[in-house]
Order: sequence, then structure tokens, then C-alpha cells
Amino acid sequence: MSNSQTEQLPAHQVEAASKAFEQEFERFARFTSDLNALSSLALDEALAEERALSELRVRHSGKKSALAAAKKLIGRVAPEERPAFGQLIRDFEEKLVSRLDAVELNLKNHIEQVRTARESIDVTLPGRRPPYGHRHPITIIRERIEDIFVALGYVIEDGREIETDFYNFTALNIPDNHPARGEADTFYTTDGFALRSQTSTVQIHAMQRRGVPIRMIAPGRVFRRDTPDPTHNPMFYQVEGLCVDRGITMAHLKGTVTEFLRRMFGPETVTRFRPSYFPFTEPSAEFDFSCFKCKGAGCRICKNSGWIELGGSGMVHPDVLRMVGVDPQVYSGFAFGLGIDRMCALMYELDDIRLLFENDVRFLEQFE
Ligand code: 2NL
Repeated sequence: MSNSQTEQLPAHQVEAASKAFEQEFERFARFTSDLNALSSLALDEALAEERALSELRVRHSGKKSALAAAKKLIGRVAPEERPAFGQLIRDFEEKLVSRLDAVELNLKNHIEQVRTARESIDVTLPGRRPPYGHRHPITIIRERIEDIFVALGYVIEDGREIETDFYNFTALNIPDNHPARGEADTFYTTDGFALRSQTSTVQIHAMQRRGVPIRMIAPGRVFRRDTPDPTHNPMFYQVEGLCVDRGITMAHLKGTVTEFLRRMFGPETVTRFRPSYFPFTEPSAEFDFSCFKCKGAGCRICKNSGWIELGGSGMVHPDVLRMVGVDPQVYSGFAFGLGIDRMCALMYELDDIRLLFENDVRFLEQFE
């Protein structure tokens, strides 16, 4: 064979295939030589490189590759040149496969690492705290009132919010023609029941059920047909107290209300009783206490008077006692009532009572 024929020989084709491979492989080579090149690959970039590498493998070692074509030529090479040619192909194939395998291994390891890192959880990070719940400001004040009266030997009674005329008015000695019974003051259901306008209803039920002597308070929601403004809401919270026993006098009323207000607003608190009128008590009195903020000197809260008006009270009217089957010749009692939301507004210095019923968590969460 002449030299010019040798140029066309299969050995030359293998060399050309090897060169073509080297050229295409060049950009993958960095994944075995340069560690930074790999670690800077994002997951989707690494996956794209993996696919490109697999295509390269098919092109250079697959059925239609130059390598496969060269292998077919082995039989047609002259016997004396066959071993050398065979060796050439094996060397080329081995180099090709080992270089592809090395890159593929590095890529796969990197992909695995990135995936693991992405899915891993740092157990040393602080957890997410669930937001704490808290009591409504009215609940905070109600529970303080309840605690004080429970300590004084009172029980807490609860009742219904929809009542008959008897419990809401008649049993409380409120005359038939009294404006409180009218549609303008009280909410009525279509079948004639009243939304209770004070929690005295609960006291009437309790006296009927438990009899006397009795010491109780009745906190709860009441309803009056008022136009909402900064100091009024048609639904508000009230607590009423009742003490009936033999020999109960106005002195017990004053002592109890005073002790309650001292425990609520501080031991230096002074109380003041002013004569008043309620159909269900006789005599009746409204009570004030010395301002907890300025101690009586005068400030914004007490409107410079030094006193804060809080509620009404009195000796239970004998007719009310008779109405629930209690003999007023044997028993006497005192009762009082005050607004919880009003107390709340005072203590937290709210200038609008309606804030308590808007249920804006940004407002409500400030109190506990
Ligand atoms: C006020 C006035 C008051 C009563 C409530 C009462 C209850 C019974 C018998 C007699 Cl069962 N009286 N409750 C007495 C006087 C005043 O509340 O200004 N409340 C906010």
C-alpha cells in the first residue's frame, strides 16, 4: 500500500473521530478539572449539562457514531495491521468512555448535593411562634370583678339574654306605663320577648331558684335602644350584685361597694353615695369613687371633679322581695349595678366605648 492510500486508511478516520470528540468534549472537561465550575452550577443548569453530556455520548459512541463505523472496518483491515488498528480503536473507546463517565459522575454527584441541600431543614433555626391568644379587655375587667366578689363570698350567676316582661320589668317593680317598657327603649322579638335591659333578671331567677339568704353577682350583656356614640352602645356589659339576708342594712351596701372599689382601684380609694331613685330599690343611691388617676386632685379622666360616677344601688324594694316570695318583714337586702365597659373605658383610658365592640385585633391585643 502506498503512503497516499494510508491517508485514507481507517486509522486516520479514528484519529479524526478522536479530534472531533475532544473538540466537543472541551466544555465538559472543566467539570473534572475545576471544582468551582461545578459548584457554581444551579440545579437546572446542572440538569441541562447532564442532558447535553448524554447526547454527546450517543453522538460519539452510539450506533451511528464514527467509532461504531470504525469498528465495522476491523474485518476489512489487512491481517498484519489488524492488531494495531484494533488497539487504536480500543484506546480511543476507552479514553472516550472514561472521560464521559468521569464528567457524568461529577455532574450526578453535584445534582444530588444540590437537591439534598435544597430539601434539608435546619433544625437549629428557631421555630415559628404561634400567636398567643389573649382576653378581651371586657373579659379582663369582668374576671377581676368576679375574683373580688368571689373572695367576699358571692356566687356568680348567669342567665338568658331574652326575657319575659315579668323578669325584665314587673318583678323589678317597674310600672306598666314606665318608658323603659316602650319600644323606644327596649328591643323586642317579634313574639314579644324583651332583650334584657339589665341583668337584674338573673337575680330574680336566682332568688326564685335558690331562695334567700343569697349573695350573688350577675355579669353579662344587656341591650338598650340607644344611638351609638362615644359613651353609648345598644349592647353593653353590666354587673349587678345582690345580697339578701336577715338584718342587711345600707351600712352593708356602703361597706361592700367601698371594699370592692378599694380592691379594684387601690386601698386609698374613697367612695361617695348620692341619693337617687330606682323603682326596684328604696332608698336608692348612686355611687362615685375618688379618681384613681389624680387621687381627687382633678384630671382629664374625672373631668376635674376628682370623682368618677360609676353605678347605682339601693335597698331592695319590699315589693321586689314579695314578688319572688321573700318576706320583707324577715329579710332585707341591698343591690347595685355598674357598667363593665364603662369601667373598662375608664381604666384603659379609652375615649370611645365602641372600640370595644369593633373586634379590631390591633386594638384588642394591647391589653394583655
Ligand atoms: C345602674 C343601676 C341598679 C339594681 C341595679 C337590683 C336588682 C334586684 C333588685 C333590686 Cl334583683 N335592684 N339592681 C339596683 C340599683 C341600681 O343599677 O346604674 N346600673 C348600671
